[in-house]
Amino acid sequence: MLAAATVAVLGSTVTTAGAAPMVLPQEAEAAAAAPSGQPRLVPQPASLRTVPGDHFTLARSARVVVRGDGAAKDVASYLAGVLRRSTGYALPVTGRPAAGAITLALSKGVAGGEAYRLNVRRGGVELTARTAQGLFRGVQTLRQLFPAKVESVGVQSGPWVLPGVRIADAPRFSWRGAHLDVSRHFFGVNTVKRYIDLIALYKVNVLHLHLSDDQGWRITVDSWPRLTSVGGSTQVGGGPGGFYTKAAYAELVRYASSRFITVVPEIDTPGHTNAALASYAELNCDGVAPPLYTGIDVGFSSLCINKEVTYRFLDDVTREVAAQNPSRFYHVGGDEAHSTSPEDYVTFIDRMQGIVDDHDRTMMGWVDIARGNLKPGAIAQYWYPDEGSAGRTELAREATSKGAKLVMSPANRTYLDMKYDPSTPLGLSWAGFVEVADSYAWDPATLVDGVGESDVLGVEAPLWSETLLNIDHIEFMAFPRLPGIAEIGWSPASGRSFDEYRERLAAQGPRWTAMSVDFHRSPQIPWE
Ligand code: IFG
Repeated sequence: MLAAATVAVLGSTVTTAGAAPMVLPQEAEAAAAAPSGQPRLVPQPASLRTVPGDHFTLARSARVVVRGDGAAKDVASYLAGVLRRSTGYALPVTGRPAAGAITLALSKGVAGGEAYRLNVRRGGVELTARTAQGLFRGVQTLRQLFPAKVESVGVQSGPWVLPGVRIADAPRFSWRGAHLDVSRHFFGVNTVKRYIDLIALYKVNVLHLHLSDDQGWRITVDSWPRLTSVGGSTQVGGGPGGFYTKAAYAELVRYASSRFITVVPEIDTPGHTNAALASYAELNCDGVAPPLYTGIDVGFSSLCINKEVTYRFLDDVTREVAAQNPSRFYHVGGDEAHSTSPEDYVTFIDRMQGIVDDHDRTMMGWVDIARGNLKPGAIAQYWYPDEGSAGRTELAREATSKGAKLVMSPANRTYLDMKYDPSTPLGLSWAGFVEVADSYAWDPATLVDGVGESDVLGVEAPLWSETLLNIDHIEFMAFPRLPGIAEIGWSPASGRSFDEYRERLAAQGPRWTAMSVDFHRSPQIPWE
């Protein structure tokens, strides 16, 4: 006996082998199971109104209509690709209006680079934005209005019914980042592409790649080839490491750009430099190259601040890395320079600021760079805990006092490499245990005394890879915490509560299952 719901579904569109689908009378359509309750979206849109009864059923014959430039057409093709894969529908992309279509349109009537409007009505879906980027952000919301099985790689049975909604949305912060450490353990292009696809689901718009450290140098610099041939030859634990050729790195930047994600490169200096020092003896003050390092200590390395070759090296590296990264932000690291004297550190940051300027980039660094003489417009990334003895909130205030803007990454809130709890097999715990509630219950504009909304560009979730070997490890540590941090970056702060959020987050579980995401089943979330 078919369940009532199934009968209702079958009743809406009856197809026989080979025949064109025969759509039954309107009332049969109405019988299609209408989604119940409030849509559960992450990030929460700025404005969401449901219109019960106005639900839309995607017909097999539906089209994706796009009105706009080539970039808009690319977004339409991206959406069609996602939907074709799981519905099995042809979903042709066309410029000609059609009934029952999903229409993407550029419109000057929408204000903001990432803003969009999304209206789902019985007669069709309309997504409008000023830019293709806005359309892309809206597509992530549209995906979440479909049942979770829309994210499956294989064809699933319908019906594909969307709730009637009126959404007007735009981000609170412009910087919503995910950081990935590819130095401690190297991750190939396909792993990084997978992470790009996953962070794009939550409207993340920056991927900060930590490309060099004590254990590995991962990006090609033709003028200093041993950085990769020697410095890229190992990793934590002694494995083969690896590095991105210029072609591979260009593919990563292209792929991220197709998801409207800006790649920000980090070459960590003056500390965290053993891989470079091991590759070139002349970079060391004593002219002797240390051995490659495969442990997980920090703070033991430093470039030689008073040697001119250091600055020729950095100029060459900055030129070649900047050429591989269209982003105007260049991250110089600056953290844990425990083997650089305080005076030398200031000298170094000042010279590094000049080199970054020479290559037409804006300097970014971990908040420790506040001890240098920053140029207005520099970006300081606050990473220390926001409380307790390890807190260094005075550096955040020092940075803003020098005209820098902040990206907030407090370790006890956003470090995705922190264990969820003592039983977590992966990760570290120096900043404490960080469960989903800890990563959600904070706000970047009120976290640090003396730091307000106007000082903050946004948020970023770092994922350090001392203990991570592959994409499953990355997914396990990033999910379910990353979406909440992305929401803090995108959604209004008003009314935010973990009790409300946890119910909404639970609805992401079946979507991650459909995508084979290896996520942590946090006991704090009422998974379905
Ligand atoms: N601190 C170090 C990272 C990494 C991290 C692991 C920063 C800015 C601890 N620096 O976080 O290199 O080792 O949680």
